[in-house]
Amino acid sequence: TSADAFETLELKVYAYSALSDKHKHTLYKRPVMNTQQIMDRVKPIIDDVKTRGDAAIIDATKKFDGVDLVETAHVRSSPTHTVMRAPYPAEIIARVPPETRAALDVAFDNIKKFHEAQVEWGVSSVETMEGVSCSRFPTPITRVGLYVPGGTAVLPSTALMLSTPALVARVPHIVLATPPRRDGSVCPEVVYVAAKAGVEAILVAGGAQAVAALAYGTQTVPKVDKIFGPGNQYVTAAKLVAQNDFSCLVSADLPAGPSEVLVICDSTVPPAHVALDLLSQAEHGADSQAVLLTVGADDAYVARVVRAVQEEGAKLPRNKILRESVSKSYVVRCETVQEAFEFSNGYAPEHLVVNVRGVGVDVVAREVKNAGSVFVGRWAPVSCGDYASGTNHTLPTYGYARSYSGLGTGAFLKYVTVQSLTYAGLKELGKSVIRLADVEELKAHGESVRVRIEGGEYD
Ligand code: HSO
Ligand code: ZN
Repeated sequence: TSADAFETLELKVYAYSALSDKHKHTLYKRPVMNTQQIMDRVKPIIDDVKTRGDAAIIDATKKFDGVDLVETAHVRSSPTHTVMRAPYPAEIIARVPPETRAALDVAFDNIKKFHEAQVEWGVSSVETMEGVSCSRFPTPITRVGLYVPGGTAVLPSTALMLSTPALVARVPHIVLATPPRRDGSVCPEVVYVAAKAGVEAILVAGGAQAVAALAYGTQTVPKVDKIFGPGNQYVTAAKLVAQNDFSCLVSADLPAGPSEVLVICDSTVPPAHVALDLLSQAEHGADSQAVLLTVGADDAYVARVVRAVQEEGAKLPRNKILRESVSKSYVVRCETVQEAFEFSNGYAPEHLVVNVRGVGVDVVAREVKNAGSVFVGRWAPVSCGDYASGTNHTLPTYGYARSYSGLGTGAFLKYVTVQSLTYAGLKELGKSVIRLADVEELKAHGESVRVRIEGGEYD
């Protein structure tokens, strides 16, 4: 049985001190994605949505999701039945059990609090020289599209993680896209979240066709300025295609890939805690990765953790996925926590668990260079951040944590800069401006300053 197979699954174990730089770099690599091949498959879908709009969405949904949107449209508005508009039907929301509602409410409140603290509204100014004032103020993106995947799991938490910051950023038009379930309906928990966060419309479609509809707009889907959210390789590829097409002027958030986690622990941590932190990200998908770094642990402890991964893994329902992802995982035995941080910074994990006695947030802030989100101490499993503590779970994977941050309120805002100078300020700064305009031989640039200074002050 698959449980038996799991119980004999071995994890590769390396010793940090025995790893060459070259070997470390191979370990930092994720399973490869073949983007070109996927691009070639999504382009015709996108072109079809571009030209035929809703009709193309309906055809693609029949073909890829096996759902006839028109036939299954009980509560969606005509003429095309692709879109459900707010206010959402009470009968859908009523299907969310009160306990689930309460849990979503706790998560929403925490995410809202954490994301509100990320933005300072109003104008912030700096006087760079006397009489030269430079300022900046935030302004929301007008229309955003949020992609909530369906696929192997329902993900109302992703709806929360995308729509709450959009709400906090005061985005006036929020559209959410999510693939239909088998019966053509939308997961009621996702509808509940959409209602809570002020999402004005739900596009009942997934894949490249949904991304194309958001990027270009259709008869019923409003075109957006920026697309957010994770998805499979087709969704990611479609976001890249749209982003590179000047005709739709759309941008996208960070590239999202399979979930991953790197756990750093010492031998004071119960093996089951370690095992379940690893397994909880590994259960997301077959190409997810889980890496374990032990600090100062002996053979016996490493063996206990490997055993715990096998035992806990065998008990879990998503056994087939886990077998694949865990077989790509490995353990590196480190002697010191510095070694572990060095390896982790090279790997740049989406989630980093630091469960080592005496290592707190201050040490983490000093040592961690590359990571999406860090979970520190005994009592901070990754699931808390995945669902409800307040941080965002839309994070850079694949090693992109080297250059990207996770999703925050700022991604829904632009910052406009402003300046205002006094006559005296211009007179002083103007000398440098004129000089630099001369160097660049851009005559009008210099003249625009000179003519003002020579003309004298007026109001
Ligand atoms: N760990 C996932 C987010 C998620 N977990 C959704 C549970 N539901 C991405 O980092
Ligand atoms: Zn997760």
